[in-house]
Amino acid sequence: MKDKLLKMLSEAEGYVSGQRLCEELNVSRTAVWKNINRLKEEGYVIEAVPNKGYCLKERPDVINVPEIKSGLQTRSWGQETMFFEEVDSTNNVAKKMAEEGAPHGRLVIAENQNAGKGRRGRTWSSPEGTGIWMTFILRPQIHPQAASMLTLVAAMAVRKAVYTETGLETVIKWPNDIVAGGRKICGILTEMSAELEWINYVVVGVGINANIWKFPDEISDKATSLFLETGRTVDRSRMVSAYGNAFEEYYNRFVETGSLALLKEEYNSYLANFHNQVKILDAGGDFVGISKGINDAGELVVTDAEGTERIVRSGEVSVRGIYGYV
Ligand code: BT5
Repeated sequence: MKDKLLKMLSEAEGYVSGQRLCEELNVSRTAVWKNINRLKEEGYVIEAVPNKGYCLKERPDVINVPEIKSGLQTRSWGQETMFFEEVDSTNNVAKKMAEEGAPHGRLVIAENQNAGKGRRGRTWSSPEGTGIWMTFILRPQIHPQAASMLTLVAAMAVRKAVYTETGLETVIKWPNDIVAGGRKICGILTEMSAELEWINYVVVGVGINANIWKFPDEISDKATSLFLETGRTVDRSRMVSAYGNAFEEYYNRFVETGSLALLKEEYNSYLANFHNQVKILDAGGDFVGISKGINDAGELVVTDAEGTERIVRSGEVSVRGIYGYV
């Protein structure tokens, strides 16, 4: 009842009369009033004006599953959403659930991660109550070799959701960072369980620095948040829904071909330093070249100093100027 009431108030433009709420929810006026008060206790600011009704003015900055769901237009992404106050890492929780048979599309989201993970054992700083720390489970019918492309699909959805919700322009630093104003605003960690020829599951962990206003000293020169870039707090639940809607659309286009053929052009248009100089930090030897963008397989094509096209599959790309170093 409370969730339906919230949905009606959220979808209304302006005031909704008490009578309409009673009729559509099929409850008494007292029940409506009680539930309005419950929402107020949770931090919603609801204005009540005689003869006009109720109007939702402000939402609390909490992750709210009914609110996420009411904003989703997806078939599977987030249709099952599990919320936790605190976990070690949402990727770990999602992997365990996937092992136990959780379906494609399930989302795990937490207010706090006490052991947030980056790639290769690095840590991900996940302060409580201000970020979007989430992981979703996928069971794609693609070859395991194609799974790394999901990171790129996930990155495109971050860029789009951030733009639709805040108007902030970001760029993608291949393969897994979203960057605003030269600093990292989001990181993605994709993990997979597979046999030689098929995938059991993939978990995609997305960390978006939403309303963080101060970072630990070690990363303060290279991290930023939506709040720091726009000067406004974002509604994290709405951002999650916008993310899910964007992801599912891109994902459907990805599975159509099992490659990035249909997404490559758009990806490259948001790629940091497309046609500019990049430095590739590679175990096989570092080199500097011009970024030609990604190919259908999501690999980065770089022309080196000799004019030879080189395909970068793994390793790290350091983008000139982007973090203030090389
Ligand atoms: C990543 O790794 O960027 C992947 C981050 C994935 C985080 C999400 S949150 C939900 C899910 N659950 C998890 O446990 N993880 C995922 P990498 O490219 O290795 O970058 C890690 C580096 O980014 C660190 O070594 C720091 O230098 C920097 N860093 C750490 N926390 C950061 C933050 N909040 N914002 C920006 N940079 C950060």
